[in-house]
Amino acid sequence: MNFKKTIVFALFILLTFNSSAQEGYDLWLDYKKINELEYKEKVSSYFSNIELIGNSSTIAAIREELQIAKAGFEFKNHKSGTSNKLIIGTHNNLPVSVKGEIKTDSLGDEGYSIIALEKGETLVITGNSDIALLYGTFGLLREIQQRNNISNLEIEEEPKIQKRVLNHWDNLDRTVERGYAGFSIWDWHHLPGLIKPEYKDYARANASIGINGTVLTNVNANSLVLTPQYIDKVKALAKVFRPYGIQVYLTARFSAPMETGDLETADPLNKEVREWWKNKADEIYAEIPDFGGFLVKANSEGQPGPNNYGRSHVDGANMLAEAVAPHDGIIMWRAFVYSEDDPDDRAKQAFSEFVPFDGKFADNVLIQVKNGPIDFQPREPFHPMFGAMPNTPLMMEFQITQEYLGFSSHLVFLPQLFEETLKEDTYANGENSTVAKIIDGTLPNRELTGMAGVANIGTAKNWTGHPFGQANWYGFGRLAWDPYMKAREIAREWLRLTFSNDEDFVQPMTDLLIDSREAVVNYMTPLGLHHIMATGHHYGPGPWVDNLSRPEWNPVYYHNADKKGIGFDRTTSGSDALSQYAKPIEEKYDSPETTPEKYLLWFHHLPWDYEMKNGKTLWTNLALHYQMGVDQVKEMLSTWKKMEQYVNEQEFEKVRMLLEIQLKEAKWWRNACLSYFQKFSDMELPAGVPEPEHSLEYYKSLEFPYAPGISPSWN
Ligand code: BDP
Repeated sequence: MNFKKTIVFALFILLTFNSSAQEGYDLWLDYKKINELEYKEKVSSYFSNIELIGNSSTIAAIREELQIAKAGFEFKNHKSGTSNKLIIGTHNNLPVSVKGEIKTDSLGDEGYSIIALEKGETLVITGNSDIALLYGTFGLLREIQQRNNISNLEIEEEPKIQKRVLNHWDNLDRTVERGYAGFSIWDWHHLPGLIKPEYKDYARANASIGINGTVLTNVNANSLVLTPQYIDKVKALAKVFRPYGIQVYLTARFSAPMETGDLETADPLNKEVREWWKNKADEIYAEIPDFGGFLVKANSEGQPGPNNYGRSHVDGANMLAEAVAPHDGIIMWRAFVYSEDDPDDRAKQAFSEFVPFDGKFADNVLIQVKNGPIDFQPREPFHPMFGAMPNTPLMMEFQITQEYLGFSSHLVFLPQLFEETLKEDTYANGENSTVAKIIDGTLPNRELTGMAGVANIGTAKNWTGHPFGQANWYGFGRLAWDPYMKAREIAREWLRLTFSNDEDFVQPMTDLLIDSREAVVNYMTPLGLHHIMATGHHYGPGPWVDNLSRPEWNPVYYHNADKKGIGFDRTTSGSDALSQYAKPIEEKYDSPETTPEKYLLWFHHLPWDYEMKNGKTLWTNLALHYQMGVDQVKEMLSTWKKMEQYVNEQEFEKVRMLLEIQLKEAKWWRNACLSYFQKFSDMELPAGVPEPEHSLEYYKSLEFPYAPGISPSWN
């Protein structure tokens, strides 16, 4: 190659390399070059002298990660002059010189410790398994990415929740239900032959935040995935994920014995059906010995289930539990049920159906409960089931994909929402029985615990579409590891890993992330309003929708606006859903005066001129909240515009344009909702809230036939 050609080639490499970083593919793992020379000198001295003990595939993964990090940080090889070293090994493998200094008895299987010994000259990452070492390695890299001093580290970390899983609502045709980041990353057609590099990078990203399970398929399940042809494909993915400590799970369609088997029934008490599932489990485990188990959506939104045969959720779940139990598998049985024949408040139905079964599920069943009683809204009170099933392991289901929160167009930092739910007091066992304590097995003490997040990942070059969608994936993982972590802490951490450690960036951007959640609540569903999104795709406002076949699919069902007022009365004078909560909550929320205003219209139907705490009417407050949401997005945009120097050009521009869209849509929400509600309130908009640009008819006429996220399972 002549000189000119070499330069062109070098430029090409640089650009290609840079462009994947620019497009955000590397997530929070892009180990940027360390420019602080003294720091770099010090840290790289440990990295030129690494003792990595063991020879499993996980150890190989650690070695590879260290190499990627070293290259990214641009560490030099120290030839001499330093005695610093990094030892990575399980406790029983550690050299005697350091072994006695460290205890790992309390760290369980996955916990790790990073300790600086010998006056900081020796850094040790240890734990009781190779996976613990991998988590510890990512823990150390996180410290370095944030430029923290590593010579005096004394970290002990153990996950508080056992099953930390992503739920992919991915179909076998690669569409993703409620997916806004392209198609499914699972290229089923080419599996098992073609193993895409994305699979490993997906595993690395998940392991780096402690996620240890992935449900590959949609809860609206396709039984084909249980056939040998697909099991072979699943096996190939499991092989890629295994070194990273990630178990695969599948969704089990309850009618599979009839669809892919040749049985005439799927009755869970039928002997042959039970036999079928046992054999199916044996068949899967023969191929994938560490298979996690099944996630099941049964008798919900048209999915088949035990009720079709007059049997209960307990019958269904326990049958599957029995099939996977010999292999240490688990069943995650979803509590997201509501019936088209039940006229009762939808918010009450899961509780009414499941709570009587408390204590009746097999030991390897987790009941997966959404964070709120309706459906992943911008804000919901916590699901009352969390306070009412002391004898059943309940796992949390959060939604990371933003089905009701602006898809991948809106910047909304979800850990703020997650934290709000986790901190709520259920009073299940007296005061301070928070949701976090219920799901992490503190109350009552139990081993089997879990947290699921409906993934926002797709084939988009940056995985999540919106660059800030990555923060929600990251934050979910961190909270599944430690449900007591603060959203603010997570925001800071993610910003520093992903963009920059400069406080002039980190501080304002942390505020932006934290405020973004309240902004979306304000411009979509303030003061406890919920489920007023447009039909089907749930994109944009649709408070007027009243023509869907099932009453509880219609927004009018939820807001109940009429001349008299607005809101869902869930007190004793209404649906009485409030009585599903513990006494202290029930008593407090029974009166609108003592109900937190953020939940006001969730629990009460109130007159438009109801006087709120600030002395203004409900109508005025509603309008001002919508306006505040718009103003908050304006603020987000103006903050972002000051951040140009800290982020690469592509991402800067992309986020700027997306924030412009968000601002436009926040105004759309405000205008559409206020025009519609004003028909009933018959009151003037308060000062500071502009008249809507268009007529109500205009807002009603908007249609989005190809809005993403609708999957064929609904057709
Ligand atoms: C709703 C979604 C629907 C899901 C359902 C579920 O609109 O696509 O299938 O939840 O969680 O939020 O099963």
